[in-house]
Amino acid sequence: MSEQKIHFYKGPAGGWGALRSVAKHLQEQGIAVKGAKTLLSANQPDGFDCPGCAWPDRDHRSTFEFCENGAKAISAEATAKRATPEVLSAHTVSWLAEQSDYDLENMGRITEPMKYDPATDTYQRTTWDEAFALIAARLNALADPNEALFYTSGRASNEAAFLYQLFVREFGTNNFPDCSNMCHEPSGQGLKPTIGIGKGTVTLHDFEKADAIFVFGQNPGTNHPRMLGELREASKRGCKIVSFNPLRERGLERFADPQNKMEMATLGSTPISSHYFQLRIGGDMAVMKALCKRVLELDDAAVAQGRERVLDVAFIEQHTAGFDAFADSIRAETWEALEAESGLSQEQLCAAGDLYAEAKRVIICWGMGITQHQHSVATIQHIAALLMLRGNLGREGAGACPVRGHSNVQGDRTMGIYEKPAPAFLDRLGKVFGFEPPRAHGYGTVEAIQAMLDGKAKVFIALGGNFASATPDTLATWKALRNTDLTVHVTTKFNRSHTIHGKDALVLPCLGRTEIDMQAGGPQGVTVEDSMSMVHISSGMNAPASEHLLSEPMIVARMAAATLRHSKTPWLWLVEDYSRIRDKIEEVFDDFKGFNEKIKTPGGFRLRNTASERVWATPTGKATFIPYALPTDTPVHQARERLREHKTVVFNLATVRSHDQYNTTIYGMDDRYRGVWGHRRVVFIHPEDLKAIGMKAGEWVDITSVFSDGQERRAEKFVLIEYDIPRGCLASYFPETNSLVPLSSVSIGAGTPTSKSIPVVLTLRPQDTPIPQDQARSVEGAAV
Ligand SMILES: Nc1nc2c(c(=O)[nH]1)N[C@H]1C(S)=C(S)[C@@H](COP(=O)(O)OP(=O)(O)OC[C@H]3O[C@@H](n4cnc5c(=O)[nH]c(N)nc54)[C@H](O)[C@@H]3O)O[C@H]1N2
Ligand SMILES: Nc1nc2c(c(=O)[nH]1)N[C@H]1C(S)=C(S)[C@@H](COP(=O)(O)OP(=O)(O)OC[C@H]3O[C@@H](n4cnc5c(=O)[nH]c(N)nc54)[C@H](O)[C@@H]3O)O[C@H]1N2
Ligand SMILES: [Mo]
Repeated sequence: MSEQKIHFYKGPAGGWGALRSVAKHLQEQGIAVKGAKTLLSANQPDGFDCPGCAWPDRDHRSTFEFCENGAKAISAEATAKRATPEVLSAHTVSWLAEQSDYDLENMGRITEPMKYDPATDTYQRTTWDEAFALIAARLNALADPNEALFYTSGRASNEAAFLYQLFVREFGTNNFPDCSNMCHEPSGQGLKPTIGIGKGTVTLHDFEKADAIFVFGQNPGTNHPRMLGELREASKRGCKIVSFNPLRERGLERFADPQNKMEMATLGSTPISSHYFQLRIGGDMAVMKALCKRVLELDDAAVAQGRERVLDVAFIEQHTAGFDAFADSIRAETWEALEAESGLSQEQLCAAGDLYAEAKRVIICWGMGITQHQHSVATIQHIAALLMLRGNLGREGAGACPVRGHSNVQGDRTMGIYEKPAPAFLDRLGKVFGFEPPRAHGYGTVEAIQAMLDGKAKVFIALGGNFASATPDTLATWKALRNTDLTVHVTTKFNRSHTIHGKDALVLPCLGRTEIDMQAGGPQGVTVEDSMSMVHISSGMNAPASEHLLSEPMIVARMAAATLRHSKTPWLWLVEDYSRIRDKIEEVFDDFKGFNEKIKTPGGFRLRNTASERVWATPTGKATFIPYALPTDTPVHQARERLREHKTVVFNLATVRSHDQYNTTIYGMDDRYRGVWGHRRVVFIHPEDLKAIGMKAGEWVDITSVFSDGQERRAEKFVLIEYDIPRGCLASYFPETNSLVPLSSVSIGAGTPTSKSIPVVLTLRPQDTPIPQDQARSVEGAAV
């Protein structure tokens, strides 16, 4: 574990720091030699898809697209450490539950199926046959198929996901809570009614042509490092990069490309953002409105002076609906209100609007800083509207770019992992497989937790992920999971969720993406879809971590074969050769015509994206403007109002990722670019706010959220760190702070937990000794 300290990070993102960090990580995992070979196969035409993130690969051309966090994700999977039955059953589950997330996963890859033994409170070795028999018995004993929940995390391949959704629908339910419900759900829900497709419209080619790229609520230096390569190239050719983020993120400021020998040799780096706007947490909707307002004002002026229009009038007339009402709603907003909500001045907002209006081709990217708020769907609909005002959709160098998280989260949705499936899809699925799919909508993630709490759901099965840690309202969620009869986790490593179990519990170890998947028909590849709708094949090349591992498609097929007595689907035949699964996928989805042929092309193929062809699959057949008043009554507004008379300072807390984590997988304790070393329990706060509440950097606090349900939710023992963040705003890491978000606080129209805007108060812990800090702030000030 590293030394604990807080100090400036002065270097660029990437560079030597990234290479050093990877070397250290490979060494820790005991895979220095094999690791290097494994890394070289990432994102290669005949290699595997990097499990790190969903950012696309550039034509699979470079020898090795270096990515520090991709390397960490790969080495975490290719680790030499093993959590054998002997290791796991040596400890009680109560003991394991007290270990840190880091220590749990650091036991290494699980090697055999394990079953919980209540008598000894331990996991014990079991056989695959026994495991599938238990699952089948419990599922078939349920009074109603809707009493079972089937979670998916976004690493599952298209083939695994397709079989899983088929199994679950043949079983009789649409209960598909998934990680997307906590992630980009609002992007899908926001874009579908506006542009007719719930996905982004751009490709990497557009990044080469854009005149401006706006980046909202994303930290690519940590979470999508390969995106920095695109931004760097764009920046070099003069494209404006305009970032909106309450925190100063190093990766958005400067980047040294570890693949560029000159930059590495000279310690050079490329500035990334040409403009950086530190808006207030939750201020994005106000910013979108302000940008729209500025465009309308500029257009009014152009009309008055007889100059060229700023609006793309032809696009608006030919392709859109609802412009007039939308324009009225924007004109009705006052600059004062937009300033107050965004935390930016009218001058800054107009400057940003001018940048948008001056650029011929604009891409807007966004991440979790946009989606995890109460009004995220409306905010995303404003992003679409802003693009529509200047025809920045469906043409080269322009478009919408929600940057997905998990490497196949978009593909899983395409395959039907969705609790509200479209009737036409169900019709087709039923026809191809000869059964009547259930029609009623199922539970999403938050609803699934409530169903377990209410005793309406009794079996919980997870294809990957770490449900107990990733979800909100931790205590309620744990109670919910413990309220079930059976929990089943298909997983590579042991994590928190396996310690929060039902009366019976199974932990089923699967192959990872880096590993050879040998079936009766020979070695198999799987397919994934990236953030830009490119589908391609992924083949592992390492020997499996254990001879007992099964692939995810095989686990699903055997679960289905054991459970479904009357199924007409030849489950075990399908998994002998995954091209058979792909043939079935092709039968269900027109967009996959010629699937097995198409994936032979290196880099794969792009799924049809109607909006990028200016075909609008909306009810009106047009891209649609949707007006929405500026929200001024969020839980944060309400808490400030309620607690004003008590003179309590209410902060708005965003939960973010550190540089050394992959969601709930903790790689290490450092957050290099933010200058934090050896800590995870930290709160970033503005120096003036510290003064205002009479506290000092280095002191310890408890965080309590203040929602109107009056229930106390706390997260204890965090150290205060001065940071360049707007006043009234705090940031801290997920999952340590997940306990603060109530199940009831979700985004309207998408149900996503509001993990980026939590009203909280801080209380000092005088009993804990403050830690010294060698600098008052951890990141250097001025914009580049
Ligand atoms: N190494 C690594 N890679 C990952 C992941 C990982 O954990 N580690 N996770 C994967 C997954 S599943 C996902 S979804 C993505 C997540 O990738 P990101 O979307 O980058 O995720 P976060 O770190 O949660 O937050 C992003 C940024 O939002 C900013 N922010 C917070 N509140 C607001 C706000 O109100 N407005 C604006 N404009 N910004 C705000 C934060 O300062 C932060 O810089 O990354 C994927 N890739
Ligand atoms: N407060 C707060 N909460 C959040 C977020 C936030 O920003 N703030 N972000 C949300 C987001 S964007 C997301 S996507 C979710 C993530 O939620 P999940 O997807 O549920 O969580 P992960 O941490 O990605 O899951 C990690 C686990 O996946 C398993 N795993 C790894 N590789 C494989 C594999 O190949 N196969 C299988 N079967 N298992 C594997 C390992 O056991 C590992 O422990 O969390 C959400 N929760
Ligand atoms: Mo995500």
